[in-house]
Amino acid sequence: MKKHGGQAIVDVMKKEGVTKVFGVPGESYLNVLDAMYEEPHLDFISARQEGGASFMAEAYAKTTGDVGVCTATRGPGATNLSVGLHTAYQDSTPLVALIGQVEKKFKDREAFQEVEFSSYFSHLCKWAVEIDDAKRIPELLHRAFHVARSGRPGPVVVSLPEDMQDEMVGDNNYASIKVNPSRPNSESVKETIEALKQAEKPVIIAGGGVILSKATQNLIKLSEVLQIPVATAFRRFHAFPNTHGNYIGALGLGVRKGLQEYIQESDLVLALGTKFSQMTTDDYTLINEQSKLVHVDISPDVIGKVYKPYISVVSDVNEFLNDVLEVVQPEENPGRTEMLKEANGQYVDFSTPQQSSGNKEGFADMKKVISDLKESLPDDAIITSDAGNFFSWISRYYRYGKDEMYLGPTSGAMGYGMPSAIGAKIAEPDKKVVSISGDGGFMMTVQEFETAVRYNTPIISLVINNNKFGTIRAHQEGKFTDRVIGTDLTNPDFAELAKNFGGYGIKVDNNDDFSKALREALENDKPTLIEVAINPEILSANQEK
Ligand SMILES: Cc1ncc(C[n+]2csc(CCOP(=O)(O)OP(=O)(O)O)c2C)c(N)n1
Repeated sequence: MKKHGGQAIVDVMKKEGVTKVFGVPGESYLNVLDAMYEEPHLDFISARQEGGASFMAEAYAKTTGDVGVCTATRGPGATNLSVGLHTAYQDSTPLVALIGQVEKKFKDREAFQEVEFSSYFSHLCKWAVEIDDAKRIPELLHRAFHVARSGRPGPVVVSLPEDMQDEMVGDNNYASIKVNPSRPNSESVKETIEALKQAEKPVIIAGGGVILSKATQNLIKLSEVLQIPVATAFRRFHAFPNTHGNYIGALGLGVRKGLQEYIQESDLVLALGTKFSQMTTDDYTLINEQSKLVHVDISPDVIGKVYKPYISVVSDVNEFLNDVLEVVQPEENPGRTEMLKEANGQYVDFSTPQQSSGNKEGFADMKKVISDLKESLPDDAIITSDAGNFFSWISRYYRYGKDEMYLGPTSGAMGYGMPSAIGAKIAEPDKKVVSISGDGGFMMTVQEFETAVRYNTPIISLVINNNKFGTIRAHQEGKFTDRVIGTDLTNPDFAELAKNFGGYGIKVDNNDDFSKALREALENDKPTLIEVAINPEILSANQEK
């Protein structure tokens, strides 16, 4: 039976297992929307702005471990969408963005909303392709999904000229492309085991590749068998349970100095699925020239990009660990046990909130907010966050258990927190999902709170309010003291705003009220916003004792 291009596109999505699409509708892809109308197993979640939709799709992908899909219309929609594509690129998240395009017959005249997407997105995506013949939809769109999820995952843009979507085509004889996870060669596994055994002070850095390849269980085994401590890369907290005795902390903003020193003094660093970002490495200073680096990554492009490897292994991280674990035997090593205990003890001290210092009446203490969260949330909660200095308290004090998940933009994109909670909640409706944002970041995608209400998605959004772009204020004060510009904010009454959107809102300015509000929010079946007033003079966790 013949179908139009829009139906052929939805056909491919079904074959790829897509059940949720996040977007803002536009007249340039009415055929795709209409084909989704026909399809009972495919929900279109209509967001209020494409940036929000792209964050929802990106977080949905992180939560499910499969490709997220978002849609937008031509130039204005696509340019709004780009923040989520940049995030998916830096975070290695598989994402397919379907973008309606100017009619083929009008192209290259600067037609209404025309943008040439291949060049516009060339630095934000793994691949950007335009389908100008509906007969090629199965070939190119299945390939787009394959490119998004294979190797180092990332975003792919598929541009869909409006008149192409009207073309009638026959059946789709293509299928989703499946490839085996890539395996290490036996020589590099042997060499790694030898190097790990000989090392006096080895350490493991676990990155996003551990999460993507679902390697956490194997990583726990390896770390236990060989008594090697594990640190996590920037915003990859749940690659290793923070509650495990072999965990020694998170790299990135607000990093514990002792952790950096431990890694600098290690004679062998086993890096698993990390690209050694500027944040993880604290401006590329993390690894000492004398340390031997064993770098395992699914992508050869990542290896040697920042640090020279002693052994390099191109492999799926979980497959690599499977092979290593087949060979290694537990060995007594009192020296390592001792170092591990000490490093874990230092992490536990650092991440245990001390008595408040300098907190004022009329403000909640962030350390206590984080410990309340930890105590109140179930063991399988999902925490999402924005970028901003409030994150320093989460990073330092929240300890993710083995079933918890953290979603945050390694790209540092503000506005991510609340929409990403919507994406996560839609993926995992039975889990509690809490977003944490600053007042600045929350207001960047505030309109998506209405999306949460409309789709009956009961997230809990904490807005940590200091009436400032606090991070930038802190930088200003460090570099240009007493010359404040552009960082003071005024805000709406957030609790009333949430109510106006049709959700529930509470404002708190002390920790007892926060505890109560949180308990109430956890019982609520509506999206709930808790505004937390904090002391504007304390701009980061590490400013306090
Ligand atoms: C989309 C985007 N725009 C600008 C920035 C630069 N930036 C980083 S943090 C920050 C301020 C964050 O303020 P807020 O969300 O209130 O959190 P706070 O730092 O006060 O805790 C800004 C403007 C960014 N990271 N992302």
